[in-house]
Amino acid sequence: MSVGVGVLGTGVMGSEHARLLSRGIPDAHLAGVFDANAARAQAAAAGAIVFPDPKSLIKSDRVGAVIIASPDASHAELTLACLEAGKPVLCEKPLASSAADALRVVQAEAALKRRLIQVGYMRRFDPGYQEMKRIKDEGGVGATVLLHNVHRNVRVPEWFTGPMAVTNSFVHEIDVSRWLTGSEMVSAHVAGGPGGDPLMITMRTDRDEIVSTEVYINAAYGYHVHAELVGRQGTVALAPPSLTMRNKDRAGGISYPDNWIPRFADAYRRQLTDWISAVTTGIPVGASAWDGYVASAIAEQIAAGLAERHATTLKYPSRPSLYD
Ligand code: ISE
Repeated sequence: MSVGVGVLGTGVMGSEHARLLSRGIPDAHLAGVFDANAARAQAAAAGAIVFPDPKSLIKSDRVGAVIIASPDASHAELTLACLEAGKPVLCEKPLASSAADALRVVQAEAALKRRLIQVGYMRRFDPGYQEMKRIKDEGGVGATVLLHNVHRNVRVPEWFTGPMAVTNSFVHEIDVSRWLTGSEMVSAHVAGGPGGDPLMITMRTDRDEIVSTEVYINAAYGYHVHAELVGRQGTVALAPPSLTMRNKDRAGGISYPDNWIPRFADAYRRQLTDWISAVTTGIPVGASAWDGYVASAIAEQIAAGLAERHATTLKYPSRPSLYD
């Protein structure tokens, strides 16, 4: 039975999800879309229904599951509307534009006593990150002592302010570091370069591991995400992201994409495929609403302390049993 998926928001991410669904995700099809920009919705719909508003898409009998890829500020309310309609939902990161709103969503799902929410931290589905986690979990490099992350964007638009390097970009490293290490982050220290770009964010975990992340949102040369996990007996790192090595004009090397969509194309497709399996089986996969809340809570506390020059002790409530 094919799951009809409705996509809310057909910007960069929503149109990519709609494209993947139209090109073939097993056991799913694009049932319809909504976007405030009607022309953009029509272009992404590819013949599927263009709904007049989000609520009609969420309530439609043609829609068995919902992807939220609308502006961040709408994520919490639209996710709550999906819970109310009993519809499984894949919400693009962040789960909400504030930790308080993300906690409200967690509490609403916990009250349902049913996992319906997956948050779009797609790096958990990237083959390279999955190989790193397999090797680490099998003890292949010994006990973890360090995790180094690098997150470099080519450039960001004018409206992309300093704290967004933490709340919009670094949230990926918060989630993937928790997932890779299986540890919780308990403190953070930030060193900022000129104008706050790049940032060096050093977190410590509840197992006394160190997680360092360089976030450089105007790195210019290419979109480059890297991770290396250091253990007591060895290391495991992501391989260079390029499929080819090119030599020309007495120079050689790999190529870097312009942004995250080509770099994580495989991860987005696998995320959708595994989400649809979860919708069908009822067995959740990927980042939960609790993971989405923790990422937002940590990012918010680090962003609040950006101007400080001391470590921030990270605080959040205990995890509801639904997420055990
Ligand atoms: C963007 O919103 C994403 O989610 C990308 O995955 C990330 O690499 C980028 O820095 C963010 O701005």
